[in-house]
Amino acid sequence: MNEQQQSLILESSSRFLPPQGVKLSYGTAGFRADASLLQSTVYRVGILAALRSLKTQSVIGVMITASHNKVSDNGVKIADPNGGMLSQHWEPFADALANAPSPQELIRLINEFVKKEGIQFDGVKHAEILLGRDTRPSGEALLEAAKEGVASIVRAVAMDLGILTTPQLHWMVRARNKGMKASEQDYVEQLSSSFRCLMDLIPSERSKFDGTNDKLVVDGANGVGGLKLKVLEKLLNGLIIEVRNSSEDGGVLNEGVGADYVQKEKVAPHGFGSSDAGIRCASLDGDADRLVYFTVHPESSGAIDLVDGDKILSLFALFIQEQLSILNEKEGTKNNHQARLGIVQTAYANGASTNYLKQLGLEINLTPTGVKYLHEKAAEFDIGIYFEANGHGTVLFSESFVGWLEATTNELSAKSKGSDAEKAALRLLATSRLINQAVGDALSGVLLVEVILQHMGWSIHRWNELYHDLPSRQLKVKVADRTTVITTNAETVVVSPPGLQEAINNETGKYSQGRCFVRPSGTEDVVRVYAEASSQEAADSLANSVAKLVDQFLG
Ligand code: 16G
Ligand code: MG
Repeated sequence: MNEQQQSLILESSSRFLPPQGVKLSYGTAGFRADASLLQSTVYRVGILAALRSLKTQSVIGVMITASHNKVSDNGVKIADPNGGMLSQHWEPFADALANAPSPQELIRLINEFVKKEGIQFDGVKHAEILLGRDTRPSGEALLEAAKEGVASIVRAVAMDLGILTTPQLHWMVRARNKGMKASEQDYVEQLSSSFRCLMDLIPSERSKFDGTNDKLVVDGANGVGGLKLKVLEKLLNGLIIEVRNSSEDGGVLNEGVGADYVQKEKVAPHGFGSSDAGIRCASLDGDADRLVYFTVHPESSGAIDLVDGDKILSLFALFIQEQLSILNEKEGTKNNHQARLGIVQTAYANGASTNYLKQLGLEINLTPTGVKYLHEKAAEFDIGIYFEANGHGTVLFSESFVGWLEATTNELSAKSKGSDAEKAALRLLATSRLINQAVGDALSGVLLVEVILQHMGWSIHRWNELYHDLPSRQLKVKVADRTTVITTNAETVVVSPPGLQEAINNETGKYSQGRCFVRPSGTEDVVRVYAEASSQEAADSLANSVAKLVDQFLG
């Protein structure tokens, strides 16, 4: 790098020295730590994003959020040109940059990496970074640090988009790089107009079902999602949404609220009680990329019926399969196209959901935990639906399939306007515009769930009856070194330490409908245990015995 560039980095990086004795890792989805430790990391991610933008000659995103974690934490992650997660082969460089002990070492690493990647440096090219943050109080100062990081690369510019949901930022990055309208207003307009389009396409004989037109009550986790949902709601018709825990009423982010809490604890979030019994409720996480539904039990214990990511996936799969089969029945259209529909889950998907989807004749794929793996797999299909049980997920439409759909709708509207086939094609097109194509998005997810329930004429109870979850239990075990657990086959089999998998198999074999796996967490210093069996007692007992095994092998 030339002298001007070098002195720019030296000057600003000396104001962002890394905290002593802390090692940070990019992890499953970006850096995350107590916010007080992150100034230097976020500054360096600003540099990284500028380099990524130079390399790809595209707009890159930086999101400052710690998602469902406590309010004193924060984090930072990068959105790649297609709106997805940072390319995995850059993660080791992200780790190295974040942990460089001095400005000189930082310069050395950048020089080395720029050379290796063949990045045109020194002001030859222009770089552009979109910055967003969630509602955490530490977000504003961290966003300034990211700006300084970007500004330390010659000809790199940062655009501060303020408070956004994580999926909104990913959506905007994707839209910018596709040359589409990409503001927050454009996001809101695209989602609301495709929602209205789907509502208009509801078959008239189905639209009046008792209960479906009732309001939806949403727990906003005291984060950014509730605020943005209120903006969106004004542009919808046929749907009444009441937002609670919107962060405007003084509640604490993610404390006793939010999708992670509701899904893991299986209890109603703060602000919901027995008076809500029977009402359709949903919960977002702190940065609105997770969504679960639930209903509250009539007695006051806070118990709920959870409708998790697996069931959202099942609902989407049913709807899309229905539209595809209507289209396949049509006759006389050119380019008849047998769409490949693929389902992607992780080992955490409840076994009952996987069985249900198999019965529908769908192709099921398993990947390791983490959006980047599911997303990558789903992108291989004409339509790929992916969800984690925890509510992260979306529906991806391939570009070629969207092109085919557009041609088919044109053809059908010329030949057989108003036909079932035309409507099915229009529904699929509207779905591809409603559901976020960059990343799982609780706001677009809510809208798609709501319109499909109305389309089917279903209450949340009818939806929840698609199948019954097998009882399950999740535990975490503290071990000396979680990285000694190595898994394969989408985390369903342990290959190291030797003997552990045999011991798990042996234990699991004792339970009817038993299934169990262990994996090192990507976000916490623990090994996680998941067990499923035909009764809650059995699932608990299987999880406990396997946790003991993990402790014996690794303790
Ligand atoms: C992160 C992932 C989430 C995954 C979770 C697993 C993204 C955006 N988020 O939150 O998909 O389920 O990690 O955490 O990829 P764990 O490795 O600690 O179990
Ligand atoms: Mg999140």
